[in-house]
Amino acid sequence: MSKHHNGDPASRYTRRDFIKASMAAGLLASPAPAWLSSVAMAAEEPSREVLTGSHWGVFRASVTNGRAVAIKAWEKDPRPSAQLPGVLDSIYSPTRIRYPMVRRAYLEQGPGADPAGRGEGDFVRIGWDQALDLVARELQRVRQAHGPSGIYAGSYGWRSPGKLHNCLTLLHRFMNLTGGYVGYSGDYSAGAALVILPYVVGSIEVYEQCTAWPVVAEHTQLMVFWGCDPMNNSQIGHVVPDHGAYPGIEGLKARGIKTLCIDPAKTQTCEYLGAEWIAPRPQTDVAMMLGIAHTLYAEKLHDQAFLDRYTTGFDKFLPYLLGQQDGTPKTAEWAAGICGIPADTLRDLARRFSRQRTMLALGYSTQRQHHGEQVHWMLITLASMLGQIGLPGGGYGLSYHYASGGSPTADSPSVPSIGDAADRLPADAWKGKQAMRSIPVSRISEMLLNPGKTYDFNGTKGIYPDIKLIYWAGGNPFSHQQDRNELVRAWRKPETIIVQDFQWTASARHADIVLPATTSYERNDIEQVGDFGLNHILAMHKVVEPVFEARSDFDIFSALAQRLGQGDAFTEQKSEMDWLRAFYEAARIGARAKGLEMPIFDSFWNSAQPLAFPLGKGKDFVSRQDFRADPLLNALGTPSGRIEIYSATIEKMGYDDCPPHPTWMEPFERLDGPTAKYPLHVDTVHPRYRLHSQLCGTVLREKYAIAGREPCLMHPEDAARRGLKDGDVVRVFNDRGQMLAGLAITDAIRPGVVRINEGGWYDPVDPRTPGSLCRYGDVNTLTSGISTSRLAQANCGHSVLAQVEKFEGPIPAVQVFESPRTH
Ligand code: PGD
Repeated sequence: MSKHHNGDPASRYTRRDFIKASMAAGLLASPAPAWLSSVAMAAEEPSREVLTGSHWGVFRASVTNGRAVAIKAWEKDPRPSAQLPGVLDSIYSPTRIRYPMVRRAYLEQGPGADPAGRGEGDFVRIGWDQALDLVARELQRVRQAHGPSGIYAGSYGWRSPGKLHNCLTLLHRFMNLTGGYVGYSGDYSAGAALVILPYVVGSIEVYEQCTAWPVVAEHTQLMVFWGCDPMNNSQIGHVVPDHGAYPGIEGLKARGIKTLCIDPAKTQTCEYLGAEWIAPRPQTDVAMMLGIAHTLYAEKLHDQAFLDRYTTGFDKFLPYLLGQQDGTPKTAEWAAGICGIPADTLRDLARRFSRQRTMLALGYSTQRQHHGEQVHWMLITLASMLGQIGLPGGGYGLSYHYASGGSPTADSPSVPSIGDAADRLPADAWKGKQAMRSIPVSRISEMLLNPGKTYDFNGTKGIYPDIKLIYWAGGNPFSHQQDRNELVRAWRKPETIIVQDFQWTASARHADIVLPATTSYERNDIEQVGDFGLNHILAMHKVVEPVFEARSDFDIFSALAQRLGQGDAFTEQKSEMDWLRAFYEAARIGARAKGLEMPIFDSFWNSAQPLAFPLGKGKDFVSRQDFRADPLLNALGTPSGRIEIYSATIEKMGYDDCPPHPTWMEPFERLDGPTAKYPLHVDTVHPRYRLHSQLCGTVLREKYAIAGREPCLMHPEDAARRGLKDGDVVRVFNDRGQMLAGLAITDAIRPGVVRINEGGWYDPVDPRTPGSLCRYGDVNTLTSGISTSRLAQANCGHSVLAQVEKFEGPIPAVQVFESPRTH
């Protein structure tokens, strides 16, 4: 299926078809299942409009005869996401998992059967009771034999928002109550920055508020978007987004503020603002920043008073900058040779940054690279030399591109969520176990392939556990994990793999037991609006009854907990609505403490609008203003209380791949670099028309797929050199893997760089053979599983070289958007 999906089979799928299909499956002959009665009742319903929300914003769904037929963005959304049509389609998409399923070999032969057959798609439908019994029994078996270190239930992923139906927390809650599991630390977004920044500025900072957009519009003279594309990425939020970045950026445009984008590709933000565009070689930002820093120092443009008062360690960094240690001064000429931007331009940037109020906005992709820790450290060092940190509109911001960082924070209470019950894990659950309770999140393949191996992480040593069972809910490792073929091999190690999702992702296809979850639109929940703005509380109403036999994660884990004797502990004997009421009441008490009165729960729940909170002082927020005003009273959380340009703590760790001050180190491969085997860098950025892999299985593909595959953007010179034309099906390959893509020729990208979005669904021609061609276009077939360094052990999804050629021979049909073979 590819373009044919345009016909939207889901929208033609009537209730009559649904019942016909059910009869064919013999379902109507058995006692009426719960879903059927709900569909039948829904048929009598008049049309209605339901207020709810998702990762894509607040919206209203129109429901006719029990079916969501249209959705429209909330009237107050300043910039509705272009992805909303996919949200509607995701409810009825042909990729929905309809029933509990078990891989045939597993059902017939038990745990560990034919692990190389995972991904082949030979599934058997079973009933819910049988599925739950199977899962509960298997968990008990593995726990008894191997303890908690035999189960990996980290289950990283972007799931869906909601304070109750957070499937990740629910999975952890269930696991903690029934005996423990191996989890993870860090994340895929900002894994390197999360570990290094506490040593540099005393907090993780990447998920903290930046100077508010209105302050930037008023005071900033030069706004630099460095690997940072808020116009693209602010469409989505981890909670329900407020899309506050858009009015912020419009404010810059309206005031005619000078903007500059430093990025190998011309971003949406760059296009929209008509910004100046500088396109360095990918993965060379540290060298480029060093070249600018050297000019600042050489031309006495740096702010020594700021460095003296607010930072420590500049004196130890300076000999490196000047080349007194290694004989290589990090001049603009030196940097130009690496980053490919002329030395004069770098010198000019140093002068422009220092003579006007400059905000350096850095994105996460720059640290999703080999030695990624250095990028954020070096940017903060550069900003420290400029001396504008803590001034309105100056300094740096690390979340302008993410979930509308900079959207002014409202005066609102926090809304609690269901907990993971970690405090109720039996005290002796891990007694005698050598392995770690959690691994650095991106090390999953390494862990599965190397049980018992010792590894370094952030100054400690860990031991990988021997995993026998994996349980995943709310994430898609067959999309997010780098080096797909390494994962394919690693995934064969466990005896049992359980995936709980609402769609047939590649991860679900590679499971033994598949449990169908509901989407957010088939359950009630409550959530805040605006990850940073926190300006509303939203009643997320159930839009439609669960489709087919889907059950909410809360129901599934309650039923499993019941089977393992922890049912009441899991639910605390509260229903869905009891939980939501309790969260709301706690928020009401919090609001009162702030002098705000919230309506009673029923009024809130029945209102047709999200509950709004006042803006207060949030619109005047200046990052690090307090620290600048009084660095003793408002000291940072670092050992010195200041910004650490040199870290004695990191020095003590003695890692050769993470020295104690920001340092340029060659990545294991980079464009035109000393070890480059392939001629093109692959930019694996986040897509415009989906959230990671979410919505890839929907009609949205119509907006971007080329020849039914993921697009590969390429510069005209690179295409001409290869005799390629627009719309060609190309093979993109390196030593790690290969995939097909549809070619899009554009001059909005630096020559030598191609762009393929992450999140395309993995669709191997032969799932039994690692290295097999991916027919649709999962870019992680090409990336490496190497980690950033021994400090953070984070992923390097943006360190990748490859070659592109025209695909010759019969083009295999994409199959991943159809249900797998089922019986
Ligand atoms: P999603 O596609 O969001 O990707 O990786 P992540 O695994 O988070 O997957 C979420 C899954 O949860 C989907 O399959 C969805 O259907 C399911 N789900 C949603 N709601 C529910 C629910 O209520 N219940 C259940 N049971 N399931 C649900 C994203 C990761 O990819 C991230 S965060 C980043 S930043 C990385 N980015 C890159 C990158 O830039 N470049 C490369 N090469 N690789 C990356 N990988 C990383």
